[in-house]
Amino acid sequence: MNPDTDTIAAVATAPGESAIAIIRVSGPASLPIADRIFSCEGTPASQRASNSFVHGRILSKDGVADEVILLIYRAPHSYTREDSIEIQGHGGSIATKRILRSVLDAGARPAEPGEFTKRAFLSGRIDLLQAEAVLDLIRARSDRAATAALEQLSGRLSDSFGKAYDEIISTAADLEATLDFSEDELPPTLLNGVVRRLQQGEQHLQDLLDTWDEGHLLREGALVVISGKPNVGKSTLLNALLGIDRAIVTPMPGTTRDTIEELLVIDGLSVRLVDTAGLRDTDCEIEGEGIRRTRSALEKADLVLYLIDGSQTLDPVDIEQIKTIPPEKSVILVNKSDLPKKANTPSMTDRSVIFISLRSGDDIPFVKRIISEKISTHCMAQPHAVISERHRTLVLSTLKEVSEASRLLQNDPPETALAASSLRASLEILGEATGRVYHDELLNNIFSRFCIGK
Ligand SMILES: Nc1nc2c(ncn2[C@@H]2O[C@H](COP(=O)(O)OP(=O)(O)O)[C@@H](O)[C@H]2O)c(=O)[nH]1
Ligand SMILES: [Mg+2]
Repeated sequence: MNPDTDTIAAVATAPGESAIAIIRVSGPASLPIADRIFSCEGTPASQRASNSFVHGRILSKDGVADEVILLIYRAPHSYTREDSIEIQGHGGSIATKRILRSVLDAGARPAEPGEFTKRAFLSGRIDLLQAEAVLDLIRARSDRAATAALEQLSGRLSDSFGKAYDEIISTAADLEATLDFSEDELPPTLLNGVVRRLQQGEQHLQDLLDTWDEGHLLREGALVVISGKPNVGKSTLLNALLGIDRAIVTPMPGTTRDTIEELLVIDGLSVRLVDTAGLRDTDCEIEGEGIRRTRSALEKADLVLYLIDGSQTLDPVDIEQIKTIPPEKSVILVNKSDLPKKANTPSMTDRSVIFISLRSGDDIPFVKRIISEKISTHCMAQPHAVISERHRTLVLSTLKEVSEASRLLQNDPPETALAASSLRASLEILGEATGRVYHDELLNNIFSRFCIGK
C-alpha cells in the first residue's frame, strides 16, 4: 500500500475518562469505511454532504461498539485535504478502543505520530512552519506562547520567510543574467544594484534572527535563577512565588544543597524558577557540588534574582558576585527589611536594587511584576511569530551564504559565478525552513515529536 494514499486512523483525544473521545480517519477509503461500520437512519454516510454530521451506531464484529456522531469532510475541505471522517464516541478507553478496532478491521491502518498534520503539509495545505506551529500550540505553557504559535499557524512567519526567499531568488535571477556578459561589458550599476538588494536581504534575515531570543523564552520559558549567600531567604522566595512549600526553609545556612526547578506562569509568560545552593566556600562535598550547579544555572540564566540579607553587614563578596552577572539580567533584592537595617545599600547604579521582606507575602506581587517587566523587555508587546532553534540554524547558514555572495561581488574583479552559486546554496537552505525543500529525515524529525492522532 502506498503510505501516502492509504487510509489512516487514530484516537485524537487524550486517553482516560472523558465526556467524548474523537477517532479520526483520513484517506480515500474513509467514506467506504464509514458505510461499512456506521449505521444510521436515512442516507448512508458516503452519500451525505461535506461538513455535515449524523447520529448513529458504530458496528463491530461483536455487535454495537458505541453510539456516536459521525462528521463527514470531503476532499479538499478537511484538515489533510483528503476525504476524512471524525467519530465522536463516549469517552473512556473501552468504547474508544472498540471504535478504533472497527475502523481498522474495515481497512484503515493505525496512523503514525503527527501523520494527519504531515498529510496536511504534503498536500500543500500548510507549510512546514505552520505544521510546527501546530505542535507549538499544543505544547504552549503560557498565553503568550500560545498566541505566538497561533500567529505562526496563520502564516505570519511563513510570510516573513517567503519575503526573504523571494528577495534572494529575484536577486539571484538578476545575477544569473549578468553571467552572459563578459567582464568588461558588465555595466557596474547592474552589480551595484544586486549588492544593494543582497544587503536588504541580509537585513531581512537579521530581523528574523532577532525574534529568536523571544521564541526561546516563549517555548522553553525564561530561566529565572534565585542566587545569593546562604540564609538570605532564597528558598523562602521560591516557595512564596510558587505559593507552595516546595523547598525546605530553615534558619541553618546551607540547607539547600541541590538546585530546585519549578515551572510558573507570570503575566502570561512561562518561567522556569530555580532555587540554588547559597554561594560560599565549603569543605562539604555535597554542598560543593550544589554550588557548582548554582554556577552553571547562573551562566544559563535569563534573569538572576540576587538576594542580600539587609539585616547583615554588606559582604564585598556579594558585590563581586553581582558584577559577574550582566546588569540587564540581574535584579538585586535586599531582603529582611522587617529587621533592623545593617547593610549599607549596594551602590551599583547600573542595577535595579529593591528592598523587600519575605516575612509576610505582601511583597510577592511586587517581585512578580519586577520579574515580568525584566523578561518582557525581550518580548514585543504585539503578538507576532518567532523563530525556533531549527529555523535559527537555517537562517544563520542562509545569512552566511548571502553575505559571502555580497563579498564576492564586491571583489575586484567581481566573482559573479561564485556569488551566484552561493545564492543558490542560500535558497536551498532557506527552503528547508518552510519545507519548499525537504527530505524524509527532516519530516520524520519534525512529525515524530507530535502525538498520535494530530
Ligand atoms: N525576618 C525575616 N526572616 C526571613 C525573611 N526571609 C527569610 N527569612 C528567614 O531566613 C532564614 C533562611 O531562609 P531560607 O529561605 O532558608 O534562606 P536560603 O538559605 O537563602 O534559602 C529562614 O529562617 C527564613 O524564615 C524575611 O524577609 N525576614
Ligand atoms: Mg535555601
